Amino acid sequence: SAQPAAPPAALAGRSGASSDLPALSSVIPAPVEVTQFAGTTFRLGPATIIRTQPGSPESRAVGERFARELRPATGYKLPVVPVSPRFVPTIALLLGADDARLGDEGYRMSVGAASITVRANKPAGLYAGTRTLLQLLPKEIDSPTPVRRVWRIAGGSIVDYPRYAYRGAFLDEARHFHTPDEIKAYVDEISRFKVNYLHLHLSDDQGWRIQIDSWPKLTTVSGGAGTGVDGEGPGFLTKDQYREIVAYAAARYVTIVPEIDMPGHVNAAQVAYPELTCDGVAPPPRTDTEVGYSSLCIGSETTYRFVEDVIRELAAMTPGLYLHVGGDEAHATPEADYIAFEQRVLPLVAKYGKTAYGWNEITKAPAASAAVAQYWNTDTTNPTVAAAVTRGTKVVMSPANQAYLDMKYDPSTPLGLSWAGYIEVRTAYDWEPATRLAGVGESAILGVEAPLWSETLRSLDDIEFMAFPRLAGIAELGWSPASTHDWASFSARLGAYGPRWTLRDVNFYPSPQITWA
Ligand code: TNX
Repeated sequence: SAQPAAPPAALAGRSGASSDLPALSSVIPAPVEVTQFAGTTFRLGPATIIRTQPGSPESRAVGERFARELRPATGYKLPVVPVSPRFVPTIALLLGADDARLGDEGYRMSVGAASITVRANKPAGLYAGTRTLLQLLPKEIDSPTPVRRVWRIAGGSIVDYPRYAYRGAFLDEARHFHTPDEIKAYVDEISRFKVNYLHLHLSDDQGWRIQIDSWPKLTTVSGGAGTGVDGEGPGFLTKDQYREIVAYAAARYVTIVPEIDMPGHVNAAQVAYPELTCDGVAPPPRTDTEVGYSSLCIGSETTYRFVEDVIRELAAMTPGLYLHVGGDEAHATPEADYIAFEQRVLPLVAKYGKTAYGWNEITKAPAASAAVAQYWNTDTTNPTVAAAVTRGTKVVMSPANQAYLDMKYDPSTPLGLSWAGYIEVRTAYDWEPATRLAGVGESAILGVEAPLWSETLRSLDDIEFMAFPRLAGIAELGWSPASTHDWASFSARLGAYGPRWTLRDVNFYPSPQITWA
């Protein structure tokens, strides 16, 4: 009998699952339906094989990746095969779930004594199922070196699919550049929580971080030495590096969303190309953290030639549907100019086959009805956004006082900002996307995203310290049904998860709100 995920304590009592053998309901984000079979376990052993859908290279790739993740700790061979002999313990990853509820990303799974079967409509669902299985194995599965122990998974079944299509993470590459390897490491970690979009903020006042062939000085001048906050965040992605990140993320069912911020946040572009200012004079490079002082020249055709070139080149190297054109904090752009600019630029994104995406200020422009708006303010009302929703705008919820991973946890946090308040783990988790903003209900919401601005963040350790554990909370808001939302359950599951980050050498913040295992 299927039932909603219960808090782990309740299930542990019913099934006898110990902390060594994670309960099926201990997964983050909480699955839709969990049924645990008392007394049944699957044992992953040296003879176990992974079977994938015949004729589906994507399924095979999911199986190969999963096997590569299981081999270091177990030391087992775990061959990936299209059919399996009988009587061999098998983890089967198969298409043809024949269940519309699962959509493109859902899966159902049954764990029996002899085999585990994961079924999905699409390979993305199989990948999601393997993320769940990783959490159902004992935590030592995340050890990079062999651990001698018995590897069991609790018996039972799961039906699981996302609440929202868009579950996003975000990295600011402009204030401090983060290398391709750092971005890839972040992709690995976010995808464990079934986050399926990574938004990269590729330009701002302090630097320009993506190669654009038709405007080469953007990176030769504004991507190099001395750029970034305090002049200490230099670097940029070549097109090849960007494409490699896109492919790496795609293999983990994460879609890259590139952002070029405009018409504000453009000082670095204007340093490289003074013709992007109204007076034609290059401004000085800026390495401070002020916002709202720069603007493209709205009445100049050079501006639109620049914008179209950038959008065209970015769209050509981006397979994902969304292209983010910023639009925030354009305090140096008069309102009428701002609207005129967005009326031209939002349709340009569509001209190159992408859906325009921007910060919530874009809803001032009628053309935003065909776009996605990212709500980043802290208020519970925003009549402009609410009106846009009645005209068709979809919204990604990133309220800064709950979803911003660059806010300090408390006054003692050594990194981060505090303009939107302090955000402890419970604050990041305990909100409801569909009632957070007046007039923006469930049907208007595409999903949630957790921005991580990098004014104060340099290393991967810094990124991890601010993102984890809070990102796990935002990921659960995006994936799990509202009916499973429960702080006691989430905090218990998070506490049990901590050692996995430790084993993977992820520098998470050991929040005092959580009882860590
Ligand atoms: C506001 S949020 C900004 C960014 C800053 C961030 C710092 C938003 C759309 N704009 O320029 O980096 O605050 O938290």
